[in-house]
Amino acid sequence: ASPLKERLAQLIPKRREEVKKFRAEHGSDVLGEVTLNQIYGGARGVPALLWEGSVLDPNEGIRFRNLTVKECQEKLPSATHGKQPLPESMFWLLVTGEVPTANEVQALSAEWAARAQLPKFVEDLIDNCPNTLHPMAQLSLAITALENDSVFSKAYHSGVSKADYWQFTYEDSMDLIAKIVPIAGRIYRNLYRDGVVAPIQPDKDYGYNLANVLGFSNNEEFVELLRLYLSIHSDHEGGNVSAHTGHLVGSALSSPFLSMAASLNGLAGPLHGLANQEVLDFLLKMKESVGDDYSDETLEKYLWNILDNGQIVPGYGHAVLRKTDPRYLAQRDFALEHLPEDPMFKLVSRLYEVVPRVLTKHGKTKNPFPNVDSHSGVLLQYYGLKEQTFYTVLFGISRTLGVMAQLIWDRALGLPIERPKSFSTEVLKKRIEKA
Ligand code: FAM
Repeated sequence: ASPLKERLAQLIPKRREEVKKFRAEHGSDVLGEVTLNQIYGGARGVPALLWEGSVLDPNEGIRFRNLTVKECQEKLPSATHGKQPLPESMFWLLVTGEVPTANEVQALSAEWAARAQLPKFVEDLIDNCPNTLHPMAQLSLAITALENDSVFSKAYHSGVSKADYWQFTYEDSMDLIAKIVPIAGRIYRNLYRDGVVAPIQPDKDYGYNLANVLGFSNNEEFVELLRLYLSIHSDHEGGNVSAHTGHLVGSALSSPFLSMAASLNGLAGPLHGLANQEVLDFLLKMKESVGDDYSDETLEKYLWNILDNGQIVPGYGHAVLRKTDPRYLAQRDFALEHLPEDPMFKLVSRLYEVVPRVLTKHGKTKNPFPNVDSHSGVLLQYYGLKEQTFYTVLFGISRTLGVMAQLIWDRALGLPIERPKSFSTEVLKKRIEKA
């Protein structure tokens, strides 16, 4: 039996009632208007989506079920000798809105380890990928292939009631969260090591097992970094490309596997999750060019050259945030504690002082401050995970927690297929002339 599923079964009826009442009273209340620029400008700030798990304040940053990153670090159960929140704790919080007990978290670690067996054909499929195929494409392909065993798809086609969809979504979600770890391990070991993948340890936590399949479990500090990494990248409200895509595809009742494969394809974009790879490329190139000269003058000259070539500074800016990302600051605290003298960390620190000033002067970026991707690569590098083309896979594993939590609740609340209205410029002109 799954304590999380039992807790969910208790929470869902209450939440359904609350939403029904709320909609009965306020269903036709107006929440805002849409300007022409928002239609051409990527719907920035358009009030359009529901997601209980996390809400992003432009100045304060993310709150996971109303807890800040710092409060998650203080309140969520960590590993026995660890300090960082366990991803199991974060998932429990995102799904239930409650801080789990150590026992509940332990049960989740065991449940995921027990579900981590891969179908042989999926292993063969990964092994047959050429090593030129980007890890994110391999990941998405393998997750799509898990459709073969989707409990949700089978249940839907056997005609289960809509009220029970969430149960089958839960089953597929737990299988997906469990299986993405050995899938990622196989991709990593095939591409960068000897192709031998360590088995999932049934008595170990999720972060440890991920470090172990990659081949880094002998360093407890790195395991702690992965636990932090997996927790803070899990969710960032509902409108970012990967969360929104997962939710949208799921709204058509595609299974969690098909929904997450779509979500990962969005995450693989350079403006979104691939930025963590881009940042490290950018930093290594900059280091190559400036050597140990981190002076304002040298760094500013380098940055202006990038901007004057019409390129972007990866790791800076954000569609919603207007202040430094608290997920960046959590990584900075980790670096200050564990690798204060690392030359690449020192470069990231110097850029934190210089880039906002340059981007502000440049005058285009609405948010000149660093986002989550600005820091993650130098931490992974320091512990020996040097292959930056793999970094977004780690982001994808973490984001799966948030997308799965959302799909379970989407189905529990019976959210319908998502279908916003689009217009042609010609029709927009007619509407505006008439207005
Ligand atoms: N460097 C240079 N120019 C930038 C910039 C940056 N870091 N961030 C924004 N701009 C430009 C942007 O390209 C746009 O220029 P154009 O008008 O010529 O198109 C202008 O500033 C206004 O953009 P904005 O409104 O400030 O940002 P958006 O909401 O359009 O886009 C980001 C937000 C995150 C896509 C954008 O800041 C960016 O490209 N950042 C660099 C890539 C990156 O770090 N992405 C990861 C974001 C992270 F949160 C994640 O999803 N993992």
